[in-house]
Amino acid sequence: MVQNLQAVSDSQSEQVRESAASGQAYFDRIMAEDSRIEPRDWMPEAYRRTLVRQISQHAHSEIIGMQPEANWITRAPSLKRKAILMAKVQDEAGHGLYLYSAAETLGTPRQKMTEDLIAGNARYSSIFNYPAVSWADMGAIGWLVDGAAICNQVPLCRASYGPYGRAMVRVCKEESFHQRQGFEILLELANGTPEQKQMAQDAVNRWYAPSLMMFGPPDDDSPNSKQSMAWNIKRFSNDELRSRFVGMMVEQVEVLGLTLPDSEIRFNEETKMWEHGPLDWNEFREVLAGRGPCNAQRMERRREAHENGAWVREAAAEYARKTAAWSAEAAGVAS
Ligand code: FAQ
Repeated sequence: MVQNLQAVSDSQSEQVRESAASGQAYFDRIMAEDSRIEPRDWMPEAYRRTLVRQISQHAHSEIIGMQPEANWITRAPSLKRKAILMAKVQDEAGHGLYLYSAAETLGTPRQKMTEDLIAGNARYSSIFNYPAVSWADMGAIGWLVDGAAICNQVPLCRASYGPYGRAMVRVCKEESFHQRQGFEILLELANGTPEQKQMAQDAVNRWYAPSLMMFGPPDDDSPNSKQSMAWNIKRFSNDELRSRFVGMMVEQVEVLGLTLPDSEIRFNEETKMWEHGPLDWNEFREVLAGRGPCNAQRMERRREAHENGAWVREAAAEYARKTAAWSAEAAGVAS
């Protein structure tokens, strides 16, 4: 009996090894063809972990990212601005949901991701730990933060993991509207009174460096980039995308009639890259370590919102339980 069990277990591990070997061959072929992996395909555990890490962080960023702008909804200067801002903040919630769903297809439940976030064990984008101190910051967030998000996310539409790439297509369409609305707020302020123009300039000055840091640490300090690029998740390095973003902003800031707070921006003809002045990477590390200007406040609000939403989750679970019971009862009656 024991021998039989041993034989079954040996043959099962043999099958696992074989399916892993053929799975790996399939995975390697998909990568070489620059094609897509779907949820039921075999994938290396490290690939799965990397995706859950990146997609869940991305989802958390969208959800925490609602806070700086939501804070201005009641203070928007007109009904039109209020309606637009509300729609934008709701879009960010939607992006979070697409992304949590994409991450769930990898086997990690949304509840676990949310618990990790509220326990302080998950990352979200550094940018959302800075305060939005004036209405002009709504313009700067839309123009610079959504601008950086688009620059980073358009290549992610081609990410090798199907559900992530497809979610990104929709997210990018909506981010484009967000960026336009931010640009338009700044344009109107820049063409207003001298005080309004100064308000717009101050907001750009505040958000410029943090938005460049959104792209992540310099390439030499980015432990995940190489593997993520080999797996066709990331298509460009952090520095490549940052440089591309600076080039876009240089053109657009002229239309605004404002300036970027960086006298060292130049196009390097040899490398074909836009270069910028030094960034304070110490500040970036501090923000990532939880010591940015608003980290504590953002987390507190997120925890509060989660606790206040408990009754909705309970009601939804109860409704699902009752619906399943009714369906089972109806099926029993029919048979
Ligand atoms: N903030 O080795 P790398 C938005 C971490 S959505 C915090 O280079 P990777 C929409 C990184 O996780 C904005 N942490 O890492 C919106 C890693 O730590 P780990 C979010 C950061 O993954 C607009 C460590 O540093 N977008 O804005 C940051 O290859 C307006 C080493 O870094 C996305 O998440 C950072 N900025 O590259 C919403 C896009 N940078 O995990 C509301 C998807 C790096 O090893 C209003 N994500 N870290 O502990 C990505 O493209 C990548 O994950 C990067 C980082 C590029 C962010």
